[in-house]
Amino acid sequence: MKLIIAIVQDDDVSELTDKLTENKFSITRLASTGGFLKSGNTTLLIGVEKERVEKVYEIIEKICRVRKVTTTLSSMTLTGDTYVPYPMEIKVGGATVFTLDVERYEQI
Ligand code: 2BA
Repeated sequence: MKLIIAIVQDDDVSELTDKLTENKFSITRLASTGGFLKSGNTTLLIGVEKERVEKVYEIIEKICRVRKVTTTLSSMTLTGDTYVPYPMEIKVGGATVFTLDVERYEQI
């Protein structure tokens, strides 16, 4: 048994959970927040037999897209007394996925 933890963008979640459910995967959906952008994303917990892990990856890869986001960072001026905001474009996604071994799984 494996536990897949997938951090995905909110825009992809609906299609992704529909497709995973259609393929008989059980999912728990958690609202989460990225540390860098400090904006919302979604974390999915998916408990799965190890033979089906690749199928989950296949579905995630098909649905989760890379998007460009413009964020504002601050840098200090040469005199060191003022922070000047400047825009920065970054790529977010498709998805950040961890796969962990599950020591014990019970539904009590
Ligand atoms: P955030 O932390 O809000 O990061 C959003 C995007 O900002 C990242 O996209 C990456 O392109 C960029 N980024 C993150 N930290 C950065 C830094 N220190 N300097 C410059 N750019 C930075 P993704 O890599 O696709 O990550 C999307 C979200 O997945 C992250 O949102 C975070 O919630 C999660 N995540 C990514 N890597 C993780 C990890 N190693 N552990 C836990 N969560 C992770």
